[in-house]
Amino acid sequence: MGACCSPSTGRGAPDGVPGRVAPRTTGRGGGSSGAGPADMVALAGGTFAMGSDDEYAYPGDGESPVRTVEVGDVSIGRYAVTNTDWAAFVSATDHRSDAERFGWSFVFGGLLPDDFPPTRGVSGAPWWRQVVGADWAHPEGPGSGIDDRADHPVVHVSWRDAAAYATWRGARLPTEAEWEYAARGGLAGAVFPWGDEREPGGEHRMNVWQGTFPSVNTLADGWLGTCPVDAFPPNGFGLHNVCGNVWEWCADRWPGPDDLRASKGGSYLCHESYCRRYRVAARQGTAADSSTGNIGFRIAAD
Ligand SMILES: [Cu+2]
Repeated sequence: MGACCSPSTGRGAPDGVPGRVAPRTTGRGGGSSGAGPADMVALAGGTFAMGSDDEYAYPGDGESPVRTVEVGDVSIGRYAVTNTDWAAFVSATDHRSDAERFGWSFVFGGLLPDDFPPTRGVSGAPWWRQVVGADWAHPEGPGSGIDDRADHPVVHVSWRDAAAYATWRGARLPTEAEWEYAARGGLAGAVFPWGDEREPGGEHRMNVWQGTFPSVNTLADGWLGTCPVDAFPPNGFGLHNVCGNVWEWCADRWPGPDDLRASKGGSYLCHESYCRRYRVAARQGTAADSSTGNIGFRIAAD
C-alpha cells in the first residue's frame, strides 16, 4: 500500500516499531421525530454509484471501478464520536483502549513539541512517531491533554475499540458502503461531499493539510491537528466533517492475511502532493489493533 497519511502497520509489525438515487432523509432536524438519537441521521436506503475512477482516484486502493451498490435503511452519526462521548463510555465501562494496553500510539511528529524526547519513526513515513504514553486522553503523549478538545473526534482508538464503543451505544460501525452513501449526501459521483471543487469560491470546507507536507502547514483552513466535529458545514444529509479531520473506521475487512479494516474520509494530514484520500471515494486499510492520532469513527445503526 502506498504511504498514505496513516501507518498501516499493526502493533507487532516490522518497520522498527515493536510489536444518484437521492434518498429521502428522515428524522432530521434535531432528532425529535423519534427516529433515533439526536446525533444520528436516519437515511432511507437506496442504490448509489460507489467508488471513483476519475483522475483523482487511486485504483490500487480498490476505489475503482465505479459500481452500483445498494444499501438498506440506516441511521448514521451526524458527527464523529467526540472525546466527551468517549469519556462517557470509559466512565461507564472502564474500557481500556488498545493504545493504553500496548502503552503507545502513533502521533504525527509535527504535533510534538520541539523538546520532545526522541521517538521511533515508521520507515517510509517518518513523520509518524511511536509515542509511549499516547492515548485518547493524551493525544501527543504524557503532558498533553484534551481539556480544550472536548468536541474534537476521539483519536488513538483502534478498530476494536471503536467497535466496542458502538456496541455500548447499541449501534455498530457503518459498512464502507453505508459510510460512502451517507458521505455523498445525495450528490451522485461528486469528488467531495459538497461537489467537485475542493475549495469552492476559495472557501475551505474540510480540515486537511495546506502548505508543504510534512514540514509547513499554512493553517489556511484554520487547523493543524484535529478540529471540532462540527467545524465545517454539513453535507446534504446533515453529516459533518466526513472528509478531512480524521479517518473513520468502517466495519469491512480489508483484503490481506492480517486483520485489516477499512476506513474512510482522509484526515488533517491529507495533501494533494502525496495523499488525495480526502475524497468521498477514497479508502485505506489499517490493522484492527492499531491506533493513530488521525483515525476516529462515527457509529451507525439499522
Ligand atoms: Cu491522506
